[in-house]
Amino acid sequence: MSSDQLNDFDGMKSVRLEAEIPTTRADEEIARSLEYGLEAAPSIKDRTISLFSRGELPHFAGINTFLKAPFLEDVRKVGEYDVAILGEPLDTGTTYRAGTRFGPQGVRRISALYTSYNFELGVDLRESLRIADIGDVFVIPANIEKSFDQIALAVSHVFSSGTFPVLIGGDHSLGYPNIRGIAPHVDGNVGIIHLDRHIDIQETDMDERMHTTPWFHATNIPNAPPSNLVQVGIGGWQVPRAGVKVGRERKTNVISMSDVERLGIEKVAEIALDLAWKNAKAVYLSFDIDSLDAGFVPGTGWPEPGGFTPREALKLVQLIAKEGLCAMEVVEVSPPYDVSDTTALMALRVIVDALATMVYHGKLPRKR
Ligand SMILES: [Mn+2]
Repeated sequence: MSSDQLNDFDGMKSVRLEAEIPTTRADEEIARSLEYGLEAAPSIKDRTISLFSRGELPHFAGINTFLKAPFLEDVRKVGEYDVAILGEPLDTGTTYRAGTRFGPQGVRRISALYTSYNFELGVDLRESLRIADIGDVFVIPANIEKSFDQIALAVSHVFSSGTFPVLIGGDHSLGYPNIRGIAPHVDGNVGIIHLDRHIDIQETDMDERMHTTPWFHATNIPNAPPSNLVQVGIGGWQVPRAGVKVGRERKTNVISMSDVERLGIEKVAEIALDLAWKNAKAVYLSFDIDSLDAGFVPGTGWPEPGGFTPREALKLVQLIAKEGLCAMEVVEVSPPYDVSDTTALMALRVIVDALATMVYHGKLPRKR
């Protein structure tokens, strides 16, 4: 192989691309660490190291916010940031094994593993965006309806400030209050791309609104019509017939795993985007972690074999995010079942890949 041919490899391009990314924010972080965290002991040769850990390093040290982004205590200031990480620790809607109330903390914990830089895209989130971790919504664990009210209002606060909301669940009942918080602020229809093994659109489950019901109630919102709801990955033995009936009646767009297999990820992304964006002003991504094959995501409430591989899911997320999103949710990570944190890691990856893809394609511009 000639060196010209090798230079055309994506890997070689990424290596060159890194030189073009600034280090401004990283340098600021070091200066801040040295100021607030004091100078290191004299024996330390690298003088960018502080005495008290105040920045990215060591990855296992420090206070565990999302990607070690600053915690914004005064949520009135959320509009000063480009992206807000908001935990929604609600698992009251869970119908089998519980534990997603620990989802936001699980994702934050494993996020300590990551740098802010993605090799393939050549995007460093720290340099491109101001991200704040604004903590969690105060959910009311004994009352799902009151929790919905809290969540819808919290999401509305973030979204109306012009900051991109990253919503970490919690179970999938969150889809409804999340859309309820967003749709009133969109001047037109909101499309929803829903990646899941489950159809999640029956009216009630065991007499209540649960994590099997978000899209019934979300698509009752006038500017979130079922014609713009695209449900990808649906299939297997956990799709309640009550939900299938509603999907049929409301004519939502259902793309199964066998469609994915037949058409391929690129084509499925193209179709999903066409349907979600048709006469819509914005598109929302709802990513259920159980859309992946159960083997990759043990830490979830209703694992089901036969879903996406991680590479398929990430490719699909990137292709969808490329066109821009108004907000995103990642739901159903249940840390008590998450051996080795791989489920939370996958959720984290979906979030940072979506953000970096939007940055790369100019769909998430920095405010200042
Ligand atoms: Mn699901």
